[in-house]
Amino acid sequence: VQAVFRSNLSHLLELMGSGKESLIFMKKRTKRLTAQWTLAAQRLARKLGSIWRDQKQILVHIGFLTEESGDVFSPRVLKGGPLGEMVQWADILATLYVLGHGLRITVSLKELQSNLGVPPGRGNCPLTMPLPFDLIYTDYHGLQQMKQHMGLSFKKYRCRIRVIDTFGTEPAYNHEEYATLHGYRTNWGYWNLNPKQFMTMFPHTPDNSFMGFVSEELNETEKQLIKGSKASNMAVVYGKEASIWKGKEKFLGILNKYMEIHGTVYYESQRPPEVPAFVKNHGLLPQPEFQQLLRKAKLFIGFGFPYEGPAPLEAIANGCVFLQSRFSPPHSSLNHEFFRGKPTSREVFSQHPYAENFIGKPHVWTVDYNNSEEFEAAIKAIMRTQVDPYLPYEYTCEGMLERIHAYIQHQDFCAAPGPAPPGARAPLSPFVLAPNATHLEWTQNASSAPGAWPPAHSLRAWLATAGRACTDACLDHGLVCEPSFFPFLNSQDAFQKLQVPCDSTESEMNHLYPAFAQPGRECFLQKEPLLFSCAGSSTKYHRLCPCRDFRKGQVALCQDCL
Ligand code: U2F
Repeated sequence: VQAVFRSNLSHLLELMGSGKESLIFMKKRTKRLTAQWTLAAQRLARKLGSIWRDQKQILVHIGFLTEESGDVFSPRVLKGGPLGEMVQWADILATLYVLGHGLRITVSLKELQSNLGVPPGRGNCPLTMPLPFDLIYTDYHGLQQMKQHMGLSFKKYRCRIRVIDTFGTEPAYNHEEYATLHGYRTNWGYWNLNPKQFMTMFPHTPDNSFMGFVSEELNETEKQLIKGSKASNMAVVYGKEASIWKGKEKFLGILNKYMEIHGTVYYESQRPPEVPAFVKNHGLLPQPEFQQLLRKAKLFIGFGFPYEGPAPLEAIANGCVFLQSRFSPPHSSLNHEFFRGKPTSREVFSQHPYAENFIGKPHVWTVDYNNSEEFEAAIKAIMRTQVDPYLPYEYTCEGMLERIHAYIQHQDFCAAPGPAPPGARAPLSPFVLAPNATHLEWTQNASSAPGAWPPAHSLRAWLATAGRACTDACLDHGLVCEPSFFPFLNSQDAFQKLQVPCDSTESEMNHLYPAFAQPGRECFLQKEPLLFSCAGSSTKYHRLCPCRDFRKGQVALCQDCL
């Protein structure tokens, strides 16, 4: 069946159910954004033309909202607790619905079981029933629940699952045996899924799929209006929980010399002691009123927490400059409580690395807060700069619809790599050598599987310098790492074409392979496809990196990916 774009979201609002504060927040958001979603759907429909889109049957099981997993978020919705996850789930539901797919939503174990067709009380029996869904979107909590209650069919159908995973899961943590042997075992990882089945809130590592969320978009008239009515001396502090303000008196004092400081900190009856008297605290605001506040403000200022949330994008979209602290040394699961136990070793160099690296100046200033002069100079400079409201395409409704459309139509983790037909010979080398000896390109006429996605001709292979991760090595060349291309590079042939002088070649399980070790001139191939990883580096190795191009403002998609 062909999927048809939907513009009326009232049925979605019904599907979302009611009761919990978190669902109420999500529904309000969806309702408010309806016009934006509708407009975006029209634009994307025009862009895609008459292309065929399969309608999928989709189950969305939001595990963290189930009582069975404790549902710690819902009671905190009105008290300054995290809202980022709810923003994202609301937008995922809207995206799937607007794209025209069949949708079921569950937020309890009971509903999950009834949708999966598991008879009550038969949770653990080795039952393999046909699954009425082509795709299941869930989170780590939901994954655990499905494993417990689907019996054998979990194994059979896990390739249909997509895991919404805010901070990402790197391949080394995902592979159970490897993680256990090499100290990458955490509370969350070890599911042996295809790493692309994990979908993140920001494009952290191309090993995972970038899901994202949306921010409200302004039209030209609104942009001009906002620019004209900005108060150049008005700052809003990022942080709705009082604890975030603790110990920040020094910065607040400096900022107070130049600007009127506003906060949206939740409080019960009195001003929280962490928030100085000179701050105008509005209390936690409903989302639309928070947006209004941002429209008037010149500066949105972060004090280091929360990490990687939606608010800075909203601030920048509403014409604010975002000022944030650089982390030196970077925070990671190795040195910071918040990231401890998360299945990633990603190093976070500032409060909001996406804002720093994908947006940057003049919208984003990342400074060393330990240096008061640098901090003060930044505030003064920001007050003098003019900025336009800015929202990267990938965070617009159209951008999110486009990206998820592409995933749904092209990502298939159930198709087993079929065995080579009998008598088949090794395919001809797919490479040509570029003038630069460390760079390979895939030739257009090379034999590549038809329908492969991303298409193989977008491959650009590079031998990274020692100690460089493929994520960074590709970025160095204005490209992005594409893990699905690793198989093309995992051969002696590829090393040869790159003129890597291998004295010996071995095949082992190591998330840094394929790679070359200079001393001893050893070449290493990857033995376990699940361990192909863009993330990860060691000064011992030059990694062999599969890179590809990407669309401007849509890093998840290559030029020919639509
Ligand atoms: C992030 O979660 P947070 O909820 O702390 O992220 P924020 O960036 O603060 O923003 C979430 C939303 O809160 C809204 C605002 C944002 O969309 O419009 N809001 C509001 O409604 N009223 C207000 O007064 C102020 C803001 C991140 F998203 C999570 O994934 C992480 O778990 C968490 C911890 O790092 O940080």
